[in-house]
Amino acid sequence: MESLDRLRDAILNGDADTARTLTEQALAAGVDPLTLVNQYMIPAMAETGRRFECNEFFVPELLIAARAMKAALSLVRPLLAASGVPPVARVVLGTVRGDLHDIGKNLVGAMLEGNGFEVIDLGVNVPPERFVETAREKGAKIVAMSALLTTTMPAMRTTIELLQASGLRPAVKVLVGGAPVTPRFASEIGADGYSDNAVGAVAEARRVLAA
Ligand code: B1M
Repeated sequence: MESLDRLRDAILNGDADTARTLTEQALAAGVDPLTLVNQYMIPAMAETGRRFECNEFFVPELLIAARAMKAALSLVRPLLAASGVPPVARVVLGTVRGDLHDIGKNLVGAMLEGNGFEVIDLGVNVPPERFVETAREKGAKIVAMSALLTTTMPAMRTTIELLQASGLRPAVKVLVGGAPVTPRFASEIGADGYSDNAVGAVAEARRVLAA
């Protein structure tokens, strides 16, 4: 759809107003919100990353693309999260210590909410202690961590070790994800579940609760 290719370009070019307007128009025309996210918004961010790697884009371009992505996503997120079902379980969610990337984490949160989970979103740069304290205080059944930098992935292992030391494991299950995270890494650090996308994160949350 031509107008939706323009949405991808608007995000890529950091044009938040156009991205918002095109998203509004697409939703009003009945386009499925998840199609918008998966076929136009996420590919725009992937292309942003590719240009960054080739030195065609620098941090300012990443920032304005992220701002446009968030503007578009803010319209879609409530639709993904809309649900009248009582909570399946409480999930403590966050991007790990040292890491400020939150777009993927926010999508995971919206999909979990949309599927009946209660999500306590701790935001970005979350220290391991905070994940553990919040899980204990709120009686969460799942700690869900996102990392986008190879340098911040080790904070996932530290958080799992702290959960173990605090006596909360194995009652609190751990889900991990984010672009550099692999199934192998997830298994090495002792995570219970892993997904490379937000829809899969919901399936994994259900699976680990049933295990
Ligand atoms: Co950054 N950045 N960034 N960045 N950035 C990456 C991650 C990078 C791959 C770009 C590149 O080089 N190609 C690279 C990391 C390299 C590496 O570690 N190997 C990188 C770098 C280097 C950096 C800085 C160091 C740059 C600098 O300052 N020199 C810096 C670090 C800051 C920090 O965090 N301390 C930095 C900063 C930034 C911005 C702030 C400018 C901005 C983030 C804005 C924001 O998030 N609010 C930014 C952006 C936008 C990106 C890219 C371009 C896009 C990320 C994104 O939003 N993708 C990214 C390149 C890329 O990923 N291709 C890049 C869209 C999003 C929907 O996907 O987050 O992968 P994603 O989430 C997916 C899945 O991964 C999964 O589901 C989501 C939906 O499908 N998922 C989970 C995510 N979490 C999950 C959790 C789960 C399950 C699934 O269970 C719990």
